[in-house]
Amino acid sequence: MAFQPIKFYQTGTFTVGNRLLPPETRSVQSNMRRTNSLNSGHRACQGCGEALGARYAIDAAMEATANQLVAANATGCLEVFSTPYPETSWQIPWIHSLFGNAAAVATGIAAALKVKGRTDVRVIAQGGDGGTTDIGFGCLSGMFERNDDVLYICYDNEAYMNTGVQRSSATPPAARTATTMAVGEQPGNAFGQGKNVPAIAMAHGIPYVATATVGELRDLEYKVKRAMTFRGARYLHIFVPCPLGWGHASDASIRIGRLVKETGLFPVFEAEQGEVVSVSKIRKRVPVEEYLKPQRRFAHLFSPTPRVDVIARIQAIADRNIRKFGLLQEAA
Ligand SMILES: Cc1ncc(C[n+]2csc(CCOP(=O)(O)OP(=O)(O)O)c2C)c(N)n1
Ligand code: SF4
Repeated sequence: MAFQPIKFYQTGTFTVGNRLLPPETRSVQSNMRRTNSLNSGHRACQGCGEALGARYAIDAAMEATANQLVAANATGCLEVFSTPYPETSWQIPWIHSLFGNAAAVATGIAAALKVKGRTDVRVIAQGGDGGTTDIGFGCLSGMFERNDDVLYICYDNEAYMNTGVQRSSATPPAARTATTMAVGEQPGNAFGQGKNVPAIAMAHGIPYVATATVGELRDLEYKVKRAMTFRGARYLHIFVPCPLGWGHASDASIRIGRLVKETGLFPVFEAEQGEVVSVSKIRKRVPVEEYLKPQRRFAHLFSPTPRVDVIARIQAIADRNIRKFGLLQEAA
């Protein structure tokens, strides 16, 4: 038989891959001593990007803080599927806030710890995009403005999933939700609305702002650990596909989390003191159709009449991000 070199794909590719890496570069998740912060047995849907993102993020934060961490959690899927009273999947000190005040509750915890001289204990606030970009936005802006010592993590599944997929100010244009139906001349969510909270966080000039996607889990872990090296207000915005609300296969969450970055629709970057300091370049540019097609929330753009006009407007958003953030690799 002819000699065939064995190909190992685990390193240097899109895969999470750990076993072939030197121990110091392996992911937190590959470590048998990881916290399992969000443990098995919770009730998230199969393939839930939010559950995946939270587990990676909080395990990474636990490692970065030598397990000295408290988390406040806004109402939403993450809280509901993880803590049906009297059960809990959390293996860390964890408190459920109201829907709109996770940032304020976390600020209070940080202030109390400061009074007690416990600067070793760090605080995280977390919530969905509705709890962050809409109802919790005032508390969040206050936390930024006071530069409270809290890392706020937004798990962005682009709608209010826990209550039945209603539009939020993070819902993308043309997406169908329960409140932006696929009817009329311009079906789905309107263009030209919504909030770019990473940009708004940067405008507060806080020490650290970053975006990440569950399509690149090692990068997500890195950003959490990097955030924990700063004191003061920090913001991490994680793109988390939702099979139920977006209407994609439950095994497609990670692929969709990669595609969104490869289209340019979701720029993955870091910013310090309001200035972008690094961007994750697109590895293989793909047209937005490839990202939109597997999701039933965009099905009305492809049938019965292909809406090339609407898809072109979405492509224009991706192209603008690519220009603005310099997302393409420079030619060698
Ligand atoms: C003041 C208030 N209004 C409404 C609700 C009902 N409610 C609970 S969770 C939720 C939506 C959560 O959406 P999001 O923050 O995007 O998180 P997701 O469930 O998508 O993860 C709503 C409207 C509430 N709990 N409190
Ligand atoms: S509805 Fe979406 S966010 Fe909520 S548990 Fe299911 S997959 Fe996760």
